[in-house]
Amino acid sequence: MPRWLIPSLVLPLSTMLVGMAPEPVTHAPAPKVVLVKGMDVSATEFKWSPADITVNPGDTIRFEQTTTTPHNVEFKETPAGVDLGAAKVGPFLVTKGEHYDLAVDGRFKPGVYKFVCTPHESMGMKGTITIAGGK
Ligand SMILES: [Cu+2]
Repeated sequence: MPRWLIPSLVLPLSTMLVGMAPEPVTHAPAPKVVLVKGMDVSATEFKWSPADITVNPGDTIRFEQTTTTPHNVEFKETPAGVDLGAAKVGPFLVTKGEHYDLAVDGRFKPGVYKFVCTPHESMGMKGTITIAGGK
């Protein structure tokens, strides 16, 4: 066999071997962005929509402003031992379309989190986030 033929035989063979490698097995769901909209129902009633969500560690919760009424995200109850730090009270969103992304990272433990919009809690603007993965 002429020497120049060898590389052209080896290359397709190695390509085939790579193609046969098994896919890595993972049980963690692919991270996703979960949208929660801050909405004005009326001049005296406001809401998060959806108000109750379940997310997985690694996901991102995107709180999106749909009006110009200032809304924010304040956590009122968290599982024991959780310290959200600066994320306990998020920034006010004041422009339509503005959003606040909250990464469900190491600050969060599995469990139920109750959150509100600070000025509109008594006007219905509250919800729950359940972080999956608990025992
Ligand atoms: Cu609000």
